[in-house]
Amino acid sequence: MTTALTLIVLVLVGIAIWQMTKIFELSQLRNENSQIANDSDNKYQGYLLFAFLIFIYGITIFSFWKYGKMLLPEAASEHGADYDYLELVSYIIIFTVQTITQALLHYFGFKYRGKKGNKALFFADNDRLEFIWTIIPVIVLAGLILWGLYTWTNIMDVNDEDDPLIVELYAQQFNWSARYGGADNVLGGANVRMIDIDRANVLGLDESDTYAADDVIVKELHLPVGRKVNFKMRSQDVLHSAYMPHFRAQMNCVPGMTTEFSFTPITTTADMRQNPDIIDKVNRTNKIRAERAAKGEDNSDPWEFDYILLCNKICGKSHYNMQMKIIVETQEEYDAWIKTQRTFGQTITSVE
Ligand SMILES: [Cu+2]
Repeated sequence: MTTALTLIVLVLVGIAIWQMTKIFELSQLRNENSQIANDSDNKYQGYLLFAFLIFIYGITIFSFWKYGKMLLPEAASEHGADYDYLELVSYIIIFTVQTITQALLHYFGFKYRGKKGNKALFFADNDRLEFIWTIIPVIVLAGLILWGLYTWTNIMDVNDEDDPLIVELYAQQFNWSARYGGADNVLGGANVRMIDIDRANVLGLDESDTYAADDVIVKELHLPVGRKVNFKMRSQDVLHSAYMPHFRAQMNCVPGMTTEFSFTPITTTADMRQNPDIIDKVNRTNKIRAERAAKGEDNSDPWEFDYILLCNKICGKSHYNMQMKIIVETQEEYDAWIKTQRTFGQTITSVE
C-alpha cells in the first residue's frame, strides 16, 4: 500500500515538473511567437469557426438520415395527428431560425476576426432594430403557445358524456396493472390503505363497495378500436408516468391522487403491424437479433410489434423495464377477451 502511494506521489511530482518546464518554455518564446494573437492566428481561428459550422450542420443532416427511422410511426389515436402537426410546425420554425442564426453568427465571427484595419460598424443602440427582433419572436412564440394550449385543451377531454371505456392504470415499483369496471363500466372505490396482500387485494380495492366485485384486474391492456378510453391513474409508491408513445399520450401517476388522460385508439395492433414503418423496424430488429443469436448472445425468437405502455419517470432501479403490453382489437375480439378474465370478486381469497 505504501509503495503504491509513494509511486503515485512520484508520478504526480513528475507531472508537476513537466508542466513547469512547459510554462518556462512558453515564457521564453521569441516575440513573433508571442501569446498575443496575430493576423495569421486570427485567420486560422476564423477557418476553425467555419469548420465548426459545417460540423454542426453536418451532424444534424447525418442524424436525420441515420436516426430518422427511429422516430415514431404515424399516431394510433384520434388526437395524435393534431399533436404531430403541432410538433412538426414547431420543429420547422426552430430549425429554420437556428440554421439562419448559426450561419450569420459564424459568418460574422469570421468576417470580423482580428485583422489590421478590419473593424465592424459600432452603434450603441437602435430602437427600431431592437423592436423588430423582439416583436417577431413574441408573436411567433405567443402563436405557438396559444395553439399548444388550444390543442392540449382539446386532447384533455376527459368527460364521461360520450360513454368512454373507463380503465384504471395502477403504477407501482416496478410494474403496471390495469383495471376495468366490469359489466357496469364503473370502477369500485380503492385506496392504498386497503391493500391486503394475504387476500390478494394488491390494488387496495374497497371490498365493501358493490362496484368493486365485478372489476377486472389485468396485466395486459386490451382496448377496443374506435371507442374513447378514459384512463384514471394511480400510483402506489412514487411518481411514475404512464407513457403510451404510439398514442401520443403521457400522464404522471401521483401517489395520493388520481390523474386522468383520455384518447381514442384508431388503429388495431393487427393493422399497425402492416404499417410500412413498422414492418421496416421489425425487419431491422430481427436482422440484428439473428446476428446476435448466431453469436449466442440472444435467442433467435423473431420480435413482433406491439403497442406498449412505459413508465417515463425515473422511479428506481428497474424503471427501465416497467412496461405493459397494449393490444388494440375489434370490439368482438375485446368482448371475447374480457369474458375470459376473472373478476376481483372471484380472485379475492377469503380469510380462514
Ligand atoms: Cu415507474
